[in-house]
Amino acid sequence: MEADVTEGLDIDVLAWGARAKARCDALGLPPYSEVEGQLTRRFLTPAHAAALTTLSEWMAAAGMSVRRDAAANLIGRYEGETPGAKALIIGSHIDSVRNGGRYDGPLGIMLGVDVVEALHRAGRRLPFAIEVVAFGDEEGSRFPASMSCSRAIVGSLDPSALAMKDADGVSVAQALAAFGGDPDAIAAAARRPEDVLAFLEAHIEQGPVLEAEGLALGVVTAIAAQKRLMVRIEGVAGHAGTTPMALRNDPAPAAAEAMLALERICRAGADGLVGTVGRMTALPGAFNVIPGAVEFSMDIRAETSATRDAAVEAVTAEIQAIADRRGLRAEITLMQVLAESPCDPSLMGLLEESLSDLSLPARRLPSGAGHDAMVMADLCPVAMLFIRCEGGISHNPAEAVSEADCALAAQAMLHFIDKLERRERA
Ligand code: HGY
Ligand code: MN
Ligand code: MN
Repeated sequence: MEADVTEGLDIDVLAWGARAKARCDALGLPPYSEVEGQLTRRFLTPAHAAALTTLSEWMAAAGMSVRRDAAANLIGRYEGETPGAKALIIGSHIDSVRNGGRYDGPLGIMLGVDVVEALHRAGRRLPFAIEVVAFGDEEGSRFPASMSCSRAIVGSLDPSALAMKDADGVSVAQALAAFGGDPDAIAAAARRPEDVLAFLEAHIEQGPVLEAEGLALGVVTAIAAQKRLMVRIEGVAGHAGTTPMALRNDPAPAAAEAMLALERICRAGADGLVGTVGRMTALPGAFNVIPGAVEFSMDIRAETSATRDAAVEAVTAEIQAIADRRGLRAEITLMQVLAESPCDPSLMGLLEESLSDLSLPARRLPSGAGHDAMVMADLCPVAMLFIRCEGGISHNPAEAVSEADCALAAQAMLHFIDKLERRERA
């Protein structure tokens, strides 16, 4: 077993894990949440701005220089032995889903700040820099698409994404400019491959596997492919009291049939196939009006794009058939495509060695959840460290992690950095 890399570092590791957790908790309340009594922190809101202000202070106290790029990414940099060295980027997202959990995203950022602070306090410099990044839009909880911040860093952000509007009709570009970003300079946020060594994201598992097997940490093998679609079924609005059932062109029961079809097709699938309707709206949305239209979202994922696409095709055909049979019009719009993303085998190996240094089994597992790492994989080799979360619950205020698991994750990350240093000096 390697010497414990935390020896000689003036940190009380358990207290350390407690601090990372406590910082996520601190950011779970206003002004870092848009809503009293829950955590909702959407991209480019005042809650997002408040979180970046506090994160900047924590990054600076950890010995980092701090900047924001044109896409509103917050980037702390701990310089290497030689200024301008390639960077190991450690990060995750600071935005949340509506009424979400406190650790989905922020924990990976806090742990990055912790490991840099440990190195800084020990005066250790590496043959590479370390950058800690807080991505602002991984969830896509404000605008229809997501991952715009990591896409900006990778240089793959489609300009059309800047025109996407939120429920109030505000575009990404308008919100970004108001936030202090620069929609016209997004291209400047892109990093050159030669400046980036690797990307490491520590993240809660958001599933039940680690807890069920009594494991604190896991090594991610790949991230599932996903597609986001909006379905609109149009009928004829009418009076709820005077229109006989047989004379209705009501899109609501058609939408219900379509959602059942999505469930049936995904239940019958393999390869981790899942389908979710997270948002549904009847328009105009009055008790006494037969809806003129119904809109609902579909999030369809699988371990491979092929399985994902076969399911999307089957559901699309069924929705069309339902609409035709009922004399309605169906329109399905593709909002986002994310290909499955494998983690880098050699970095996975370093993570596994790090876990065994801590006498922990090196459990490999796929991620059904999407992460910025799947976008960063277009820029550099990526690795993900999963952290057990209680009951596998996530995207829910009941999301919880233990201080001990946070401390173990930080130690594993330090061991990982140690091994990366040895590899870079070889
Ligand atoms: O949707 C996801 O998988 C991630 O939590 N954004
Ligand atoms: Mn997340
Ligand atoms: Mn999430």
